[in-house]
Amino acid sequence: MKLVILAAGKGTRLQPLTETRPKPLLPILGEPLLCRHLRLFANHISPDEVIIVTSYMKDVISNAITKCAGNLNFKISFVDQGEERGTGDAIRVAMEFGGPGKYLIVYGDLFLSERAYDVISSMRPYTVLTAKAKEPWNYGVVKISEGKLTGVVEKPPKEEVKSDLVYSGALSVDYDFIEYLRRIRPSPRGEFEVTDAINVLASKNDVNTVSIDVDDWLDVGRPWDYLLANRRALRELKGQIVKGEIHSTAVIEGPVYIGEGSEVAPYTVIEGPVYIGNNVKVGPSTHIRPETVLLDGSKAGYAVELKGSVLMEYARAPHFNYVGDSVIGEDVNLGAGTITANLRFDHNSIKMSVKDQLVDTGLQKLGAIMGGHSQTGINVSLMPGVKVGSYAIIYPGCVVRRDVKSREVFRC
Ligand code: TTP
Repeated sequence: MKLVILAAGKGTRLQPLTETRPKPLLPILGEPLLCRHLRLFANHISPDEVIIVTSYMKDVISNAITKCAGNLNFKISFVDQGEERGTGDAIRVAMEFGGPGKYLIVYGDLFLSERAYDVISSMRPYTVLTAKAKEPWNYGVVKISEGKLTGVVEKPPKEEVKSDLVYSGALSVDYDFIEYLRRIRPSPRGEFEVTDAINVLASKNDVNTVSIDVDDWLDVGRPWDYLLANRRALRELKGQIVKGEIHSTAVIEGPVYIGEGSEVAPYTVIEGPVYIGNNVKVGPSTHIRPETVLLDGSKAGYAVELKGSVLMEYARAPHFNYVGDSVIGEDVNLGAGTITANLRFDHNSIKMSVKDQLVDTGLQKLGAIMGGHSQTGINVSLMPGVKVGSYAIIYPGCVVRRDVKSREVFRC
């Protein structure tokens, strides 16, 4: 069996986080999504070959995988899709490269539970993975009769959705499937969709379905999904693993991981679940609240409060900052007193722009999403759901109520 992982998308919905790194390498508790995929698949299957389809930032992906999958004993090949013309096109490219055999095909941007890997690894041709989704209209909604798939409707209008069961990004096929992929034509959104090929397949063959729970899978498609994936991973933390230095006056509660070379300075309180990578500096007198992730080299300095947030590699919240339910990209520097607001006065759910459309996140608490290498001056306030592009600069004292573009200099 050949394992195909699709990793060629641009991840535009996840901007600004995907402006400076490809979506499949977004770190979950410091581990790139694709590396997690390979590590957990290795517990269940021994494929003859792993084929990773790449395009956007392909060299960055292959370098990262070579580092993290070195000891997994997988034969890994990278195939360049060229233009990202859709999931159906990506799978066709992989199968043309891999040749005859059985295929297990999985999307590279899924965050899955151990149980999901168990289920996917047991799939045999022809089988499609399904799961319940909270917003089924954003996915391919499946129709099933007597356990067999009868069709998939890609992103149907919300009012027409009758089932919350969706195609969830994994399928097992024989090499014959390539003929179905060769015949599909671009969909109304201009992509070769694998679901079109699945529909033709289901009209001619028995296609089985297996289902996993809503909590067993997460499509890391939008910025708040990235926060949720980290939160789910934090729930897997058990006990306290401390490799760094903790001052005797610091208080550490609940499940916590603190990596090598990290320092927790006096009078700091850390309430797990919290993940702190290597060489991170925390405190003095700082409060790290639950569901927070500080990646390697980051800093939460004096009198800082962090909650439900991810500080990526070398991000710095050095003095008097509050960061709640936010993602602070790599190498970001927050000026002293920079604050993220994460709750509206009216307690309504927070909206965020995704591909230039304002989307209701359904979340009451959501802060800011800051792209890598951006900076704020002192006393900047970021309103709920604001996105700041990579390398942007925000002048001191500004209240930011709209998205800031990549490399924009925001003055107020
Ligand atoms: P999507 O999430 O549908 O597409 P995307 O990754 O480009 O993201 P966005 O819509 O935000 O721009 O893709 C699902 C999976 O398929 C994901 O793992 C990337 C992969 N993919 C390819 O490999 N090639 C492609 O041409 C496309 C569109 C996606």
